[in-house]
Amino acid sequence: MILFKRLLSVTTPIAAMLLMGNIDSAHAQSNMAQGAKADGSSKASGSSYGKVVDGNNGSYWQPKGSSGERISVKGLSGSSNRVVVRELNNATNRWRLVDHKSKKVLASGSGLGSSKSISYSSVNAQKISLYIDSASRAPQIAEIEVYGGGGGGGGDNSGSSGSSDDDDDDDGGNSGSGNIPTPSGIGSSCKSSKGTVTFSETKKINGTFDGGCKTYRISGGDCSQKEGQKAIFRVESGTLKNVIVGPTGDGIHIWGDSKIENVYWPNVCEDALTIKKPAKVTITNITGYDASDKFFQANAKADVVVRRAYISGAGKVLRENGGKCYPVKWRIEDSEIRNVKEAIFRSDCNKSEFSIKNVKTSGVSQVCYSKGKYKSCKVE
Ligand code: ADA
Ligand code: CA
Ligand code: CA
Repeated sequence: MILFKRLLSVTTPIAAMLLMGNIDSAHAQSNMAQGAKADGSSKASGSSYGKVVDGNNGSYWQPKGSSGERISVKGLSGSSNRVVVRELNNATNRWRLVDHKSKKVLASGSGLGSSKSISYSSVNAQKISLYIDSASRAPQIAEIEVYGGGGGGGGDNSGSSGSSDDDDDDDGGNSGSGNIPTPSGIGSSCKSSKGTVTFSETKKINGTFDGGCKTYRISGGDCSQKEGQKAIFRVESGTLKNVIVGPTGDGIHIWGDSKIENVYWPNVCEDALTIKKPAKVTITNITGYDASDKFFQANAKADVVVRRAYISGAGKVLRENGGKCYPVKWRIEDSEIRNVKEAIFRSDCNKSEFSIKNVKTSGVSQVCYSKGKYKSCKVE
């Protein structure tokens, strides 16, 4: 039995009130984030998401890690064109500001610091996300203020010094995927998109489909948790490779024995990949971020090996459909998994087998969900 380790505590941080003098006073505009809500990818012990919208420049959110992290302000109403981020420890290097729903990158850059004013073209976004793509250590973000309308207002640019952990990714400039560092040797190499293709119907694959590192989307699908959305790809047999899964619909569906290679999900929507019919599948070199609930979903008997994956942010990495017993056999090797709220594997089937081998984890609650069922759950 694997012990459930509660990762989030609720103690108050002993936050030094170092930067209290840094409040914008001139040209007061109203901060749309006051009274808004917040969520994010992970919380270090003692911090909480809401600290970025509490109007207190001494209280902060801090994630568990220093890359692949996110903090979002949500419940905003009206359009905005500027954000002020107040960071206490000058840790952030690469960041992106994203309209969460459309996934549009509003701005990106290097360095935050005590008062970073970030302007962008006016957008009617209800949820705005700050992605920390790299930092010298876990950043402490005290406030995210959101302003709309006529421009002007406070928030000095603090410059971009302070980080010693500079990576040499370039700016890209392409909207959509940004620069996402993945540890070498694992993950997908399709990091910047070579173009966008939107299908009106699910693309069925038999044989080999080489996507050339373009972004593939499905029209009609949004990025909600609504069940029954169309998949972008249905792999019936063969190989799907070199694809960026655009934030629409229900990702990839598997209908038979197949291989999935070098695939990147910048932001998982309903689920990243679902087994719909019995299949033997090999999945190699994938990168995926921010699955709200499940990353992989098994709705049929499956024998799956995942190798060299980088997955950051999920409720569960794999869920065998609730109450079902197909069974499934699922193995993850030579990978990195971060920020998993519930468990890597969750199943209600005492015939299903799970294993991980050489998988680096951080911010992962449990390997197999302790209240579920399984035949075996091995960490090798
Ligand atoms: C949920 C839902 C299932 C199925 C699944 C999926 O678990 O309860 O009925 O739709 O998601 O395939 O995404
Ligand atoms: Ca605060
Ligand atoms: Ca689902």
